[in-house]
Amino acid sequence: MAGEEVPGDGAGGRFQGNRLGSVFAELGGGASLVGVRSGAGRAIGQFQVGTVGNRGIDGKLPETMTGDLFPIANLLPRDGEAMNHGVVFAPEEAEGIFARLHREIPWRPDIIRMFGKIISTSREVAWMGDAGLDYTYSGETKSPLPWTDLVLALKDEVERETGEPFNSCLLNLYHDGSEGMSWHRDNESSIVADSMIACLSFGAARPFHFKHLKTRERISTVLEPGSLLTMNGEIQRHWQHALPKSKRVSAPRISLTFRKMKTPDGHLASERMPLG
Ligand SMILES: O=C(O)CCC(=O)C(=O)O
Repeated sequence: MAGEEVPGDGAGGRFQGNRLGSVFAELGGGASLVGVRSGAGRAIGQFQVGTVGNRGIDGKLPETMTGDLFPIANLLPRDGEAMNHGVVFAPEEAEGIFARLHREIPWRPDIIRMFGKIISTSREVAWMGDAGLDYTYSGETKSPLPWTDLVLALKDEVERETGEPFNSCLLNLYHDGSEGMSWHRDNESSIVADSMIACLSFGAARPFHFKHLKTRERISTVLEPGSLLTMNGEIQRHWQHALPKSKRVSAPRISLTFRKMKTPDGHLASERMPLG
């Protein structure tokens, strides 16, 4: 995640940049474009187009224009936000992160209560976060593991990408497409209401679905390895989401869903019913 020079072609001109720093492209005719780069070399943030160093005939520097270089659209038509930020870690880096997470995390089956029975899922999980941030869902309470260096570094990267702070993370390991997560909302009262949930994906690409509770509209996206998806605003009040099982997927996938939990004096309750 350190800065590295990335040469490339700009729109008809020279283009160079630093992964975490600025991007500068000479577009010809003295025009320039300045942006901010992200992990996989995708430019995000603001750009400026103007003529650097050249003054107009009146001797004044010309106006610059600013805007989003590659705006990320909301996937949902109403009632909340879901943004697929695309790939934010380059493939080689994403593979290395997957291998480390697979090796370093103390994965355990998820224990959930369904229809009065206690079920141990084949999908494995880890709950990590600041001390004291217990998470109760599906009738079971989990106390957080301390942050590992890697997950903390990923949290920093997600916070930089989104501009939002997170205090906890639910990690999921799906061994193959026979494991998924059925329709649910992340709307437990232990989560700060309407706060952003940011999901990083590594390993196999998997489809991800949203379903509106009233209109029954369905929206789908694909979570590619090294990609970031954010859910924000009223989404958890109006939309369910699911990671469907798939016979076509034979490789494992790891997701990290960074969350903002209420601090321990907040009220805890459970309403979620994930399936392994
Ligand atoms: O693994 C995923 O991407 C989905 C996880 C999820 O839906 C959740 O943790 O609420």
